[in-house]
Amino acid sequence: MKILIINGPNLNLLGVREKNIYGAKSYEDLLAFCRAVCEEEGAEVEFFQSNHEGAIVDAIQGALGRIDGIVINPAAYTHTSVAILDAIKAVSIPTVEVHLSDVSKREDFRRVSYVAPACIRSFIGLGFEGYREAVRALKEHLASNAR
Ligand code: CA2
Repeated sequence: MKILIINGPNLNLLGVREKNIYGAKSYEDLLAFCRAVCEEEGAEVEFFQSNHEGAIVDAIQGALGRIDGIVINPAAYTHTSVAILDAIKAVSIPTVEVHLSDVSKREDFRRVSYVAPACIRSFIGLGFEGYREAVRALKEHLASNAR
């Protein structure tokens, strides 16, 4: 099982500001956490982070034929991007959405996710643990689809 973990704009600045919302740990800490989770779950992992919508679309397209499952935190593009929604639909790779913060309890505009309809699950407000849940959900989904 090979997993691609995509993080959107500004998540590379984790731990620098807004620690009350996103926590004090850095983006490097997030990668280390995800690496450990994937090792425990027996998954190979690849990471991609970009501040650019088109680059995220390219990364999703580039997963075709190589990647079994995608974990994506599209960050602000969650609430705006039809292009990312379409890319997830186009590749038909099982995808799980993750948000560190509880977007349902923040500004109204964060309550809408453009990508959720293309995702098999969404984990919201669990901090780094949401990425663990996402990897596990993909593993279960892929195992049940292989039967
Ligand atoms: O809660 C999440 O994971 C979000 O996807 C994070 C996005 C936000 O636009 C979404 O509504 C919810 C923002 C990530 C910004 O990360 C920062 C990191 C350090 C300092 C400031 C922002």
